[in-house]
Amino acid sequence: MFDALKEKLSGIFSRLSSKGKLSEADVDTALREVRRSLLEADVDFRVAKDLVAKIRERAITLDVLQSISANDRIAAIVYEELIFLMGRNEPLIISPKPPTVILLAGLQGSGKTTTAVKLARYLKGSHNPLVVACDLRRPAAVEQLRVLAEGAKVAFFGPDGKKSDVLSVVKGAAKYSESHMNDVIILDTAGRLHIDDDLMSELKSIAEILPPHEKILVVDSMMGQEAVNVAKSFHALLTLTGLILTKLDGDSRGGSALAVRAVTGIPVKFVGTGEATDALEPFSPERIAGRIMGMGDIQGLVEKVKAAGLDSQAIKTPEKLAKQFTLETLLQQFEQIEKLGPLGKIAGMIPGLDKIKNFRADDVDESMLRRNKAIIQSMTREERRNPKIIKGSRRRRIAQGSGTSVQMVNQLLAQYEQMKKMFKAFSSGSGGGRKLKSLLGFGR
Ligand SMILES: Nc1nc2c(ncn2[C@@H]2O[C@H](COP(=O)(O)OP(=O)(O)OP(=O)(O)O)[C@@H](O)[C@H]2O)c(=O)[nH]1
Ligand SMILES: [Mg+2]
Repeated sequence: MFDALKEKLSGIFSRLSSKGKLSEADVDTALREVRRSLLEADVDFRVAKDLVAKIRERAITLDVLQSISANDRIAAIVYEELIFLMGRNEPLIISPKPPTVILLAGLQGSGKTTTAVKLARYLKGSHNPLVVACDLRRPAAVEQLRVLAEGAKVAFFGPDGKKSDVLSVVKGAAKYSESHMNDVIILDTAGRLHIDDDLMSELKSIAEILPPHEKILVVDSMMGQEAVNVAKSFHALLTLTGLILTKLDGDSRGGSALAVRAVTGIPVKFVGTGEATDALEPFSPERIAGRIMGMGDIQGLVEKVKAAGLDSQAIKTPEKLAKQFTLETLLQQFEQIEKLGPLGKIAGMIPGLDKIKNFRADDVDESMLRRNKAIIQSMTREERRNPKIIKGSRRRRIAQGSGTSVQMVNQLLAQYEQMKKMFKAFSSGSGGGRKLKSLLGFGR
């Protein structure tokens, strides 16, 4: 997802020369491109305009870390602003007094029925959810929900006869949930081509019988900019509590995710990433911004580490790394990375690694890792802790000891220096806080 925007932005940043100091003209040239890319990626024009103005202000007034290249600085500002724009991930509202009622509304085909079952499946580990078929307009809708629910092993409630009306279904569901101990009720409602009075009064009367704790608009992200208008209209009539953006798997124009939250103020709670009922992910602004920018999927890495059953502390954050980054640390990192499996993939997730000259994810292979490990292992403890002392004769000895060449030793040492510099840049001047704040030397 978001490939188009990512491609454009990285194109812009690579065109910007890496001169230390930015002129206003540089910034403006870059920002014109950023603005155009955002618009092409379907970001609402007002949002794009505000975003660009903010970036400009920060990029020209603050020129702190001269050692960081201009494009890195602008990239980091854009990253921060994208995250800010998308807001924090907000969890589902779960009522302290069960049952929690979740109403799903949205235009025709936006993904309500699928999402109802996805949500139930998502909650199944911690709750006993019930999905309720409230769409009696489309003949096959009830059956669709029933079949999906059955496939996902989720409790289902629907009309018992052909003549049922929506309100009696909702009343029936309330009773059913009591006797079956369902603590979450998810209501799948009918869709329309356009927002109309009929739809709204139906939603309102459902809400009177089972007052929803969550009123979630299910939005098809392929709608592009129109998503903002749809969200605004539903919000005006229903006072929404959240959004779920669907079909992000098939969408390269991902700007709707950036824009809806910014314009409406309603948090995006989940994103749908496929047709299967397990293709639902909590919305993560960092992850999406990181992917847009190609700046390393930090969270993805942490998850991968957890899944591999390793200590998440073992993979250090840039801040931790900067404090004491020696060749010993590097060796430990290599060892941890080795345990994680397919290297090219992992390397792409390590923050900043792709920014290092001559360090392309594709080049990371097991043999290089083994070679670098052997080089560090052939050093004395003192050398590992204080690589500055590794001069000509030591380099020859290490090359011999590790069965490599002086050139390879040089290469590793140069890489180490580059990483060290980068981690320093990542962390200087901040004691925690936002990950990239320090790359800029300032932040929110
Ligand atoms: N690729 C992809 N397809 C999705 C996603 N969510 C839903 N779909 C598909 O979109 C189509 C419409 O989904 P439904 O769940 O029936 O949408 P709906 O809003 O209930 O539609 P109506 O009841 O007709 O208003 C189906 O073919 C789904 O499989 C998603 O996240 N990714
Ligand atoms: Mg439906």
